[in-house]
Amino acid sequence: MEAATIWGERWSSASNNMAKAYMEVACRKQSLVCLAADRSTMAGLFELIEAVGPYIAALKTHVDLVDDWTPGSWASFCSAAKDADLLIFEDRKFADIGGISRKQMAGVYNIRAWSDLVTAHLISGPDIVDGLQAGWEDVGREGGVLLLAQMSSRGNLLDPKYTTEVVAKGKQHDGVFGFIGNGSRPEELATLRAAVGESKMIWTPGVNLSVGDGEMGQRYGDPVEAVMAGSDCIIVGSGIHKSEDPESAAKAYASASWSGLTQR
Ligand code: 5BU
Repeated sequence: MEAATIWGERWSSASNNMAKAYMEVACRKQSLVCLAADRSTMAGLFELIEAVGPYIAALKTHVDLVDDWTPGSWASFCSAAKDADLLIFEDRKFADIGGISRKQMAGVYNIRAWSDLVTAHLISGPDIVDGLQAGWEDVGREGGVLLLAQMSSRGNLLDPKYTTEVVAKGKQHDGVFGFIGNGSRPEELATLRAAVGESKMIWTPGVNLSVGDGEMGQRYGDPVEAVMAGSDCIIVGSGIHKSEDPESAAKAYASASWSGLTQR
């Protein structure tokens, strides 16, 4: 089915090019799953993408947690991700002033050269979005920023007033792809969706098909409920990469997320 039909107003009012690219991939794959590929070796990462590539729409990385990282192996990994028709999302959680964030897009990891999306806190003010966009422009690429409006971890300091301000400022910026929302609490997510409206994405970590929370304060909610409450993409890590059968797990998350979208 056409992306415009499936996504409705989210498609017609999208204000960031990368958002349309994502909605199209999601339709091709019938999956709203972003895999949080939190494995510490390059071999583990390659194995994962090979097993689950067809069932996910985006790949979320933490480039700085890989033990045997090299520029060459990372370039091959990103090329495997592109071959698997995936958007690449570096969850860097930038937070510095605009000019430094721009420089941090370069450096050893050269995030600007391979990422389609990055996360940022708005704690330092809205210029961070311009800084990150300038980073992509420096290498002739386009990308989108996901601002942290909520977090999934317990006790986090992103209170409702902060969330409201992030959404109000972020909505006005075309460089903002969307917002991170808390996937473990559908009622918080519904409130966030009401504030965000239709023009921006909401992506949600803190989602798992099994009951119970994760380690070190991570909280989990149900993927279908998250999508029904307004999430456009469920970010799933251990539910897939720690599963005994990552391929079947990825298929199950894809099917849950797609059924949430079609019901919505
Ligand atoms: P999990 O294994 O499904 O719990 O992994 C969740 C991933 O999402 C992990 O890579 C975190 O860095 C990321 N995350 C999160 O869990 N909660 C948040 O609020 C944000 C990111 Br922002």
